[in-house]
This record gives sequence, C-alpha cells and structure tokens, in this order.
Amino acid sequence: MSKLKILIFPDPRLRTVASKVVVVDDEIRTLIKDMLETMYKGEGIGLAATQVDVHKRVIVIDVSEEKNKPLVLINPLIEEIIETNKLPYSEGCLSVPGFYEELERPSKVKISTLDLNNKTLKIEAEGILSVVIQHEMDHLEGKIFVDYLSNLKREMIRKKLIKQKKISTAN
Ligand code: QAP
Ligand code: CO
Repeated sequence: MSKLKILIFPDPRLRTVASKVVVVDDEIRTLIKDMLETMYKGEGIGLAATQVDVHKRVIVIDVSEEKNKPLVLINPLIEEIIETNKLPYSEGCLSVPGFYEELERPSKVKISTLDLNNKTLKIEAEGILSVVIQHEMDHLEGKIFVDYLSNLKREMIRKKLIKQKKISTAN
C-alpha cells in the first residue's frame, strides 16, 4: 500500500469531472487500498479519487468511531432524496486543510453504487454519512465545499492556502 499525494485547493485539477469506472479490476482495487490508507493517515472521514489526481468515479468513506468500517463507492448515483430537510453540518476537506464551514444538505438519501465485485448495491444514508457521501460525490463533478460559501469567504481561504503553499515550498 502507498500513501498518495492530496491536491490542495485551488489546484485546478480538483475541477476535473471524473469518468465512470468501466470494470472493477485489480488496478481499481489497488487505487481503493491506497485511497483508504491516505484517508486514514490524514485523519479524514472521506476521500474522492479526484483529490489524489485520479479522475475516476471512486470514493472511500469511514465515519465509524473506531475507523474500521470502510465504505467504498464506485460510480455512485443519487437515486432519491428521501428527506429534503436540511442537515446543518460543519464540513471540512482534506483538500482544504484547516478550514471548516457549516453547510446544509439533505439529511437522507438513497444511492446506488458498485461494490468491489462489480455488484450494484443500494444504500440508504442518513446523518453524517448522507452529508459525507454528497460532499464526496461533488468532488467527482469538480465541485468543492467552498463553492457553496460566499465569494469573500472562498477568496480568503484561497489566499491563505496559496500563502501556506509558498511557505512550505520555500522551506
Ligand atoms: C468530508 O473531509 C467531510 O482540515 C471529508 O486539517 C468532512 O475527511 C464532509 C481533514 C466533514 C462533511 C463533514 C480536514 C483532515 C479531513 C482538515 C475530511 C484537516 C485534516 C477532512
Ligand atoms: Co472534500
């Protein structure tokens, strides 16, 4: 297994729209292993392939307390928004380190996805899992949670992250 490099906002590669996985083969399974390792090492609860510069529709999530319940989504689709009432949640992102902002998303969704054996699964997700799935599915469309914030807030975050990058590359 190997840890992958995570793209940091405003890297333009985060805007790439990911393509569908045609078949879940060993290459995809290796990608998933590496993404899980990268997510766990970064203390994340979700990671989309886009964030590691692989533009395929693959997501890993683990919202469990013990970090032992990995969930893998391949070619996920929202089938139904079951509860449109908005769940406010403070969101972060491994690609936007150090920044958290409250957003509201539908609190319960039904999705369909492929599993590691190319089988279609349907999952009903609520609470934090619903929020994280929607956040990660946005990445596959090139969308980042800061896009929902005011221009002023997003610009502030962009400038701070660019500044931090300059500092870390100078050292
Ligand atoms: C998406 O994000 C998410 O700033 C997953 O310094 C998170 O795993 C959706 C992380 C919360 C909804 C709510 C962020 C790690 C991890 C940071 C993450 C950081 C280190 C973010
Ligand atoms: Co994210």
